[in-house]
Amino acid sequence: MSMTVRRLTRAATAGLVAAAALTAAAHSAEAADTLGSAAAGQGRYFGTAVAANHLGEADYAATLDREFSSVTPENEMKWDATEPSRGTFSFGSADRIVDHAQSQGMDVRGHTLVWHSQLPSWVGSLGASDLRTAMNDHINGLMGHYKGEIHSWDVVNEAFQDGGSGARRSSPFQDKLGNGFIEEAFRTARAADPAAKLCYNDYNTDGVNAKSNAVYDMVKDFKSRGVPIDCVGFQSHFNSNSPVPSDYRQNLQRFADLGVDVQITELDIEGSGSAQAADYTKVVEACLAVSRCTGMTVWGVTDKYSWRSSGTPLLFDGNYSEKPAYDAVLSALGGSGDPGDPGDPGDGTPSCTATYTRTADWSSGYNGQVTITAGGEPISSWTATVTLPAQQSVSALWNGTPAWSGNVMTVRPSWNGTLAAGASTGFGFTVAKNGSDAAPAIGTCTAS
Ligand code: 9MR
Repeated sequence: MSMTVRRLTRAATAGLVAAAALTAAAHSAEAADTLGSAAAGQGRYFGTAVAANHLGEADYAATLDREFSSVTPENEMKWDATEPSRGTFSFGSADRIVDHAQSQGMDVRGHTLVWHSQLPSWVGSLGASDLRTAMNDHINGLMGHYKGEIHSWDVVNEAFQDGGSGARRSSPFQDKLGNGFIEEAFRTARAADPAAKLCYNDYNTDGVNAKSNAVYDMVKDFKSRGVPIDCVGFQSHFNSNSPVPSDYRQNLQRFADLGVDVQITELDIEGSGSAQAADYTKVVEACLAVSRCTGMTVWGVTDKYSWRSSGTPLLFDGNYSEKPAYDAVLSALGGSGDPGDPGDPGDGTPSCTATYTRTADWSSGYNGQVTITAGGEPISSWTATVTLPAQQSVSALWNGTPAWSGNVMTVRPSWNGTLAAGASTGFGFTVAKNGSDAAPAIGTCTAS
């Protein structure tokens, strides 16, 4: 298929896609919210990085399609993937992502046109004049292919050094073309696709610091001289060495005050449980507090494919289960959860979870403790079942009222039925082993 035909086909599809997205939004009030629908309620998009080679995995695609309203190709639009040798463009993997996104009514962020990394070696070997031509040809080649289909492009990525100097990073572009390469890239990009928002994107610029000050000065200069820039991307890769900055919102706001949109472009936060959830809440709240923060993108669907997978930094675990961070983000976006999913916020359905630990152990017996935790709604009562191995018998029970059926003990509250959302109580019991040291099985907790 020629490029022209492909572009026309893409533009026609885009109209259908916009209609599909509106229909989806109209239905969202009737069902559980998703990240995308809840963000849409706040006038924002909620996106994820996507890898083309995972689209064939059913759970990956189902989670992507259900939850997200924007995608960023994680690697497929980079220079090494799209122009591996000069003038020869290859769009196969990126097209697969864009086609998938469009079939689901999702928007696409373009990442990235000019970057020092994932740059084929032929680019680095060019002289200045050739390099300038190659840079502009690359921008025109990519943006032309996807003209009208990309909501925002990361035109230049990571052009500033880390550390306190606020200097530009060494790269073939910086070293051979000087500071002016950035504005040249933006001017070329504006002409190539006037409908796309043009972003500068970087990391460690999330709080106020020397690096973000240098980017701020550049954006201010661009705005004062009419260099076409529409948005600044804040990658937001966080962990214990690089936590969510306390002045995150203020930093987003000062850029917005220059007259550009701001976007959270590659969000991930290493950690787990409630601490990770609280950090995600801070990020979402910061974006929602800045009217020009137009959307958020997390850097992957599932922990198992994250570039930092050992740090479990994303919203879905390796089995595509929603993590506490997911519930926190959904709640911060004002969304209500799935009634069938204990812990989803604001779903109006009482729910609880039951977890078991052996708290004492001796040769002829043990003490067990079951902790009951309310889900995203307050509860007034709960029921948990404990199935004991056949030989064992319970000799004492406290903080609960048992009823027996064979070796199944159904426990209801004694004084402790009422719990606030997320709060915990529990009951304990003493077991005579009678020769069996096996653990009891704890059934599903139900609440009212
Ligand atoms: O997540 C990307 C990973 O799969 C690649 O191996 C890596 C190569 O540089 O790039 C990762 O994405 C980066 C993004 O393009 C720019 N900001 C930092 C991201 C994480 O390294």
